[in-house]
Amino acid sequence: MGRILHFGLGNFARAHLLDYTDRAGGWDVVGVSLRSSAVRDGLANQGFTYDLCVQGQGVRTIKALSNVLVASEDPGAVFSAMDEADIISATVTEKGYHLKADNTLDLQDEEIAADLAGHGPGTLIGYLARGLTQRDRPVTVLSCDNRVENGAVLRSAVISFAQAADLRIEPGLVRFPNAMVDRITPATTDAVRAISGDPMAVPTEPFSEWVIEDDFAGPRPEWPDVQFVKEVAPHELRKLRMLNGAHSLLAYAGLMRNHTFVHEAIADPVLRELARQLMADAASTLPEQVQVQAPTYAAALITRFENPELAHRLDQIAMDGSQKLPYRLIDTLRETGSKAAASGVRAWIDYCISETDQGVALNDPKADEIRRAAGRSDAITGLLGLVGAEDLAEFI
Ligand code: CS2
Repeated sequence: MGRILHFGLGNFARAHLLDYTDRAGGWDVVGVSLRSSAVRDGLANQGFTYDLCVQGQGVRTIKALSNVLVASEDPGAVFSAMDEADIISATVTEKGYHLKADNTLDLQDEEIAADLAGHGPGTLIGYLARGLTQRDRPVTVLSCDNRVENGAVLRSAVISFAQAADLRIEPGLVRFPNAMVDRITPATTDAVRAISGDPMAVPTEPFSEWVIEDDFAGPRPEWPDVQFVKEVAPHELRKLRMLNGAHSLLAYAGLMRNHTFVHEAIADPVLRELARQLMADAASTLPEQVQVQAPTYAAALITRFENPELAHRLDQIAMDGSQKLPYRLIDTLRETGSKAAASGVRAWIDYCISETDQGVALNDPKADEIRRAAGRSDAITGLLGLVGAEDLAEFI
């Protein structure tokens, strides 16, 4: 049996990597929560199985998870598990990479600096840099987060950390394939818990997609329906700029127009047209091979967004905007001057200013900087600076 060690056990991992691995059979997954014990405690109560409620298709009980380690309780157990795994994977969200706007590791970041000083570790990067130095057999590190070239940026972040900490990772032993992941997975609500009877249930949509660069250091599960490709970039840009770009646009503009859910925002004619236009503008930036699929893909996305049963909250998508905007909207704006992308960026700015005016603390790793910038008279330039887009003020 093969073993995956997975960092970050939020709903997305439980609806995506765990579902694929469960369906593949023959492998198990040990999860790692970096800080909180809540997921471990909840799942341990039920033998680490849980219900995946696939909207329209029914419930699948996922049994591939065999244990969950809480890193803050016992870092040593995580390092031992890193030694044994065939694949180390991660869904720690955009902010879990601690990157600067240019996608390189932020060595000044508080948590990275603490890890470099020898604490914890508290971050995925700290664990990988220290854990991989102990490896004497090949391992694949598989990022499953929404980031451009997620594998390559993770590799470069781990190498930067290792250099700064004077650690040596044997370069031939570790592979970091890029991957595009997709499955819309909202947070679990009380209604989902009540209907399924499982307090750890995860709601998700029937659609899922996983495209992975065919660059593994060792064995991998027989994941069903995964596309292994030479180059992930075309698929990744299609998904990040069209799906996630439209999601963020709908989130900020939708919240500003008093909507609560994605299906409400996409039913608003003004926002629907903006989302449609953004997808068309984003599609024009894609490599030729995926451009032909773009109109069908855009139509399918609108249908996915219209799904009322998912009850996908806009404020969930609005989180961590400083980390999401660059690859979702800024790149499209910079490459095309897209009015729809500019409206999305403007909606984020308006949202930051409005939340700050109301004294609401934003859910964002740069919340303090956003609050300071949003309260100034030159809020637009200040906020654009936080997402590496100070040069784009004329479009906003
Ligand atoms: C969403 C994503 O919360 C968000 O920012 O845009 O989680 C989105 O649902 C997934 O990437 C879909 O694959």
